[in-house]
Amino acid sequence: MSVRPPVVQKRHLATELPGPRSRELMARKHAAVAAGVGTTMPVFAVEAGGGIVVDVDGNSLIDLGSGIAVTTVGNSAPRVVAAVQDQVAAFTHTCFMVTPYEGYVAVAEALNRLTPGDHDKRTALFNSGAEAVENAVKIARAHTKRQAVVVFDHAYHGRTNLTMAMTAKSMPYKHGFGPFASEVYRAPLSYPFRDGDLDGATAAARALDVVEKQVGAANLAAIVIEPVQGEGGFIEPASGFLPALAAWCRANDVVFVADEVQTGFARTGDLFACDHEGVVPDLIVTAKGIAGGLPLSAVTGRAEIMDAAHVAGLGGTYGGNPLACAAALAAIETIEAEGLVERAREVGTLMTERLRALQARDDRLGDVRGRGAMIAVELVRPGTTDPDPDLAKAVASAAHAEGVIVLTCGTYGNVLRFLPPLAIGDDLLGEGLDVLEAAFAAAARSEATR
Ligand code: PLZ
Repeated sequence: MSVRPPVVQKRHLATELPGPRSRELMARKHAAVAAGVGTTMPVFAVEAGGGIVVDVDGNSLIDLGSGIAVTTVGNSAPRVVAAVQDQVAAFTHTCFMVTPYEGYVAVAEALNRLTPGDHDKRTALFNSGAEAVENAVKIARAHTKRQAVVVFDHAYHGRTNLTMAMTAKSMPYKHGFGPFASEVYRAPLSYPFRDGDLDGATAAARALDVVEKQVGAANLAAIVIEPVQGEGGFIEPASGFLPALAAWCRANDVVFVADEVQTGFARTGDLFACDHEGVVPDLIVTAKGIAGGLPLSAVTGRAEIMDAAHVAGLGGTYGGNPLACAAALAAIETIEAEGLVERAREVGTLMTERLRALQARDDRLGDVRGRGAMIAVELVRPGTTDPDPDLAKAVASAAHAEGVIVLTCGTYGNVLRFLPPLAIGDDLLGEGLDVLEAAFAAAARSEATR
């Protein structure tokens, strides 16, 4: 088995970014890859680990993105590498629907054990977050024998046809790609920064009024919500919002589905974001952080709901692939053995303190929010809540040029989000925030000279 030396945990710029080899590869990408597949940064990776991504020109970048909240346990985390190497040498695929294997069952058992609630649970495995969201809807429909699905403003649930309908934002996710699936309805969210600090119970009543008047509980199979919205801007609903929705679902026999694709597996400083308020979803959708970078997703939930779909009604060629299952078991073991839930909280405290200090001096930082290693700043025109997407773009590009990977998000494109791997050290995290601070200062200077 190949053993590579660990990736040196130091930011290092060997060339300007992008360097010459990345520029060559980008030219090949333009000639070979469909234009619709964009990239955040124009540099090509060759290796990664801890808090560092190394590019083809020998530049070492600080990773504050984790490949969009995936490599929570770190890139090529040692347990994941060992487990996948073992599995890849044993067998790569048989298809669980043809000749099953233990890894799939073990992942199902782990998810049944770890997800919120101590009721009897079942799990089904898939490949991507979107595919799992679609299956959660299929299962909820089979169980309730109803069709409608309620989602929220600013929601992101994927790029497949049903999940495009469930996703709120048109550009870039839906524009020109319709027609979309029917029976998907949108309710207002709790968005404390933008709804005048409406309390959670009142915001839930406002949403449920829309649901009752425009859909009707008798037609509704499921309410699907991200407990902290991801692509929509790391929006944390006011406390009480999620519990009120869950209680209403219980009272109306509607399946309450938590989409924890981005928030799951220690990311928010709880194993699952629902744990924060003790919300127990009927179904929980997981992906991303579940398998340390290998493609895997899951729907886990109440046995009587999960078992409503007829035998052979759920599946897919690759769902719960043996390599992905081996990786998931190793990722879960890593989270537990290395205390990564606790580490996410430390990372959250470190980032939040720094960003709040910056906010106190710079009123373009309208809101600092999030939990654990899922923190964001929403950028506004000073003294208002008017979104400033240009500033978000300018700060992100300046950070990129200095070798720090940061992502933007939000319906208005004005949110900088931070999703560091939990394998990052405090030093690198602090240095990443230094670079960011300098990027804000530089953006101020260029504005002054406009
Ligand atoms: N649900 C809450 O965050 C994926 C999307 C990146 P897939 N988010 C990153 C992009 O631009 O495509 C996501 C999510 C939530 C579902 C999904 C979909 O997960 O694995 O990308 O299908």
